[in-house]
Amino acid sequence: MNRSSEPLGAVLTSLSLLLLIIPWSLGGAYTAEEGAGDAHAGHGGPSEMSAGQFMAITILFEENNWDADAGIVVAPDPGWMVMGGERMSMNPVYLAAYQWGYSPAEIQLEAGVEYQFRMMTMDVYHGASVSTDSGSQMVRLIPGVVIEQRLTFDEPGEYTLYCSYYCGEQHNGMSGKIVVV
Ligand SMILES: [Cu+2]
Repeated sequence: MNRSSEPLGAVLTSLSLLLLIIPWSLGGAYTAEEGAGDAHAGHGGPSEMSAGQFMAITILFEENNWDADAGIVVAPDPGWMVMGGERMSMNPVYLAAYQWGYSPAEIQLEAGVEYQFRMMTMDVYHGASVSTDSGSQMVRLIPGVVIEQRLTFDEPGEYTLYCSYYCGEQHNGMSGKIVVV
């Protein structure tokens, strides 16, 4: 996001929180905490990150957590800490969306562990949604905004991450995989 668009960014961030908190708090096979969608708009907040910066961090995240034996990116221990009265994960999960896929394309999580997801679209509007036996959870990714979401999958299994916001000709094939062990 360039500097002149910061006020717009703040508005989009507030809007994204409203859009996110409701669908992600509906429960299901995993739980999302209300108010966990901290897409900060203030100085130094992650929403000031450019798509290029976010992608660079995501590539580092993938390289640092690639398990060659398992052939998949394995999310690290989330390392929850309390700082300034706020619970924060020292090792968030980075997920970039683009036309037409996700990076990492597959990620392994541990059942029952709460993870802090940090997500951003690299181009146009996308969704990052997951269906489970007990329903769908949807997130909308807005250009220029880092979306934070806490997720806990209770049941082991393979979950398809899919785009729930029409994003062009290959939208229907845009998917990723979350493997919960
Ligand atoms: Cu998409």
